[in-house]
Amino acid sequence: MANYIKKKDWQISENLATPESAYLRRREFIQGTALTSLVTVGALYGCGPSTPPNSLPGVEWNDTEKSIYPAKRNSEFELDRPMTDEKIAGTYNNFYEFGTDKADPVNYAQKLNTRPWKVEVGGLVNKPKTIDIDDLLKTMPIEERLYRLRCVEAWAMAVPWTGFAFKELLKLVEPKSSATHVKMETFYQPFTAQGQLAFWEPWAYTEALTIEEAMNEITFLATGIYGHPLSNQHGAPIRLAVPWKYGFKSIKSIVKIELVDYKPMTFWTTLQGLEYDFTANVNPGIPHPRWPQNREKMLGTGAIRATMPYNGYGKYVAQLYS
Ligand SMILES: Nc1nc2c(c(=O)[nH]1)N[C@H]1C(S)=C(S)[C@@H](COP(=O)(O)O)O[C@H]1N2
Ligand SMILES: [Mo]
Repeated sequence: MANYIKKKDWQISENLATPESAYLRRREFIQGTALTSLVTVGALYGCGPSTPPNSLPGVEWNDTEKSIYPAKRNSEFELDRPMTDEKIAGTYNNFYEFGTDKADPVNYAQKLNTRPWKVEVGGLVNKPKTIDIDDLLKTMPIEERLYRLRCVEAWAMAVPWTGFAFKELLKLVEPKSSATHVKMETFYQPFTAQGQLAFWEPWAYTEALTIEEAMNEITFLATGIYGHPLSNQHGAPIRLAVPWKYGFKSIKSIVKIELVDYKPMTFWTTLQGLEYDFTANVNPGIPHPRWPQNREKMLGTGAIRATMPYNGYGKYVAQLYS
């Protein structure tokens, strides 16, 4: 699978620069998954349990998903660059639950069972709810949006997400006026996601936004990509897409959303708060200690672009920070 992506100069320099995973241990992960990888390789060659990676269209959609994808595109959101090739976006991922190498998630994340899946929404709300993902798909106004995603490691992509505005979900549960932040949490299944066996790391992955950020019209919960259900490596069955923030804020495979009245610690702020700040808005003017942030490289084409403040979404979000 790694062949989809030719090693280019910039990837080597990224390696030299030490990725976000500097604090995660690759060796332990590989030992932990030696058996798993045999099974996965077997499956890829058709001699194991035959659940193919669902990154490509045509694989086991349930009836709800069949009625939803592909969804109508919201023409409000246009790209200034070509869309990233699906195979490239789906084979170069950060999903540390499933390994620290960019090529790991496409293989190992297929082990995650995304049905049944419930999302618990609670905390400081009038109507706490635990919602089944398929009920959510039937209830929410589903649409497609073309968004850029900018990783703090200075690579970027441009992809079509399918999903709904976060604020639609918040309306359902009616936040109390005392709620100031929204905390989100990924599943915790260390025997499936063996990155989570690293007990010295603050699993489960958590992220958070202020309530104003969560209510912004571009804050999106994605359930699909490229016109089909999310592939596991992109964070199936539901992940956040906040395109004006560095990629680590866009938490994958969410099981819990909690409204709180404090600024929560997150996975990355706990590990290395000086490098991964809570707000993490894309900003070419604030250099990161390890990656210059004034330029970015597009996945696949390798095109170099000037980094835009708020990743080009200032029109929607700049007023949140004035
Ligand atoms: N649960 C979880 N969510 C996560 C991550 C992760 O390791 N675990 N990585 C983040 C980072 S650093 C990035 S850049 C994006 C990458 O999303 P993609 O793999 O769909 O491109 O997911 C984010 N969400
Ligand atoms: Mo990232």
